[in-house]
Amino acid sequence: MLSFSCLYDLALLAGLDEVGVSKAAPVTDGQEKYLEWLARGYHGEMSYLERNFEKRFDPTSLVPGAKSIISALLSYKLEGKGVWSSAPKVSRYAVLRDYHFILKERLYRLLELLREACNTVSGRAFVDSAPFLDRYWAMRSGLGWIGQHSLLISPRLGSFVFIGSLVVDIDIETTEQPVRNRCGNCNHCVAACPTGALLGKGLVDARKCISYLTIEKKSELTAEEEASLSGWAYGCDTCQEACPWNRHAPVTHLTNEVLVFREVLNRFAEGKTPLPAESPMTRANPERLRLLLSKSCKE
Ligand code: B12
Ligand code: SF4
Ligand code: SF4
Repeated sequence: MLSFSCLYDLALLAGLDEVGVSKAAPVTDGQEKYLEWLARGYHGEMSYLERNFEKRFDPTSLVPGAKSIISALLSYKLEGKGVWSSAPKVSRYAVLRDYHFILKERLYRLLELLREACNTVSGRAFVDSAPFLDRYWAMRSGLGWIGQHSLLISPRLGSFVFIGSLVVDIDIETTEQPVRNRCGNCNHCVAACPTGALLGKGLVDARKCISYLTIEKKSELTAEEEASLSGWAYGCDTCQEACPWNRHAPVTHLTNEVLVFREVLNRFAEGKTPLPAESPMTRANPERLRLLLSKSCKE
């Protein structure tokens, strides 16, 4: 059995901010709620959320011989003058190199370090790349609680964190310990959401979420949807900006991963340059993004 303190040191060496460990096992709660969420149509056009239900609730089916789930956090709390602090409005994470690459690279670095420490270890890293309940496992491993905005809040890092998971076939000392929900009577995120997408108690109607509308929705936006965007062109940080737990959280060390500076975004909006290949914004429909960026500049 690998001690948690040994894993923690290796995780920091790999460039991760926090890790927690859960025993790999099927998830026995939450299925009905998940199915109800889908039945209400809250997922909109994200039909991939309807697929692989069994795998989603049983991570042992994704990795042969899975014994431990390592949940990792990486802060993206960028502060100071950046493209996100003035028009055009894009989410903080959008100006960085795509977090799917950054986090996966670091998780596989951790796997390599584990191999050096323990000889034979096999595993697989997931960053939204498989049907995997990242927030659930991070919460279960004691890394934080799920806030009213439905996102994981780390008591130390706040909610501007990406979550990645490494499922391995060795036993690691677990850190499973529930973290008390510290939202208390606060309702700031629900009140701040410009579209009413937050329904309370961590429930989200994704169809109304600006993040969904600007990134995930593949069909045309209706006039009503377009009018609801509050100037956001890619993603939305409003509910997290309203959260007191993000006020004193430390600033990210990912500043060297900023890829899209304001000038690049402006040139892209004017049709003069494409976006860098590793920008997460390449995931959006480029025509729609250009249109929303130019509108965002005028707001
Ligand atoms: C689909 C998705 C979205 C969708 C849906 C959002 C959502 N909250 O589920 C959209 C496109 C809207 C979205 C937006 C964003 N996302 Co997103 N998204 C995902 C993804 C890929 C899957 C999440 C998922 O399974 N949702 C489905 C629902 C059903 O899951 P759930 O909330 O856990 O569902 C439970 C509750 O609804 C519950 N429930 C409890 N009570 C009740 C009561 C009733 C009546 C019902 C019906 C259900 C219910 O039951 C369900 C099962 O347990 C994850 C990555 C991953 N693999 O997990 C990232 C992820 C959640 N996103 C992330 C981020 C960063 C964002 C944005 C901040 C990006 C941005 N700046 O624009 C926004 C935030 C919007 C918000 N407030 O949620 C991060 C969150 C990190 C964190 N700190 O938690 C993740 C984990 C990606 C990552 N790897 O880091 N996202
Ligand atoms: S990301 Fe924006 S639109 Fe989506 S729930 Fe949060 S505040 Fe509402
Ligand atoms: S704004 Fe308040 S209610 Fe919302 S997640 Fe943060 S602490 Fe919880």
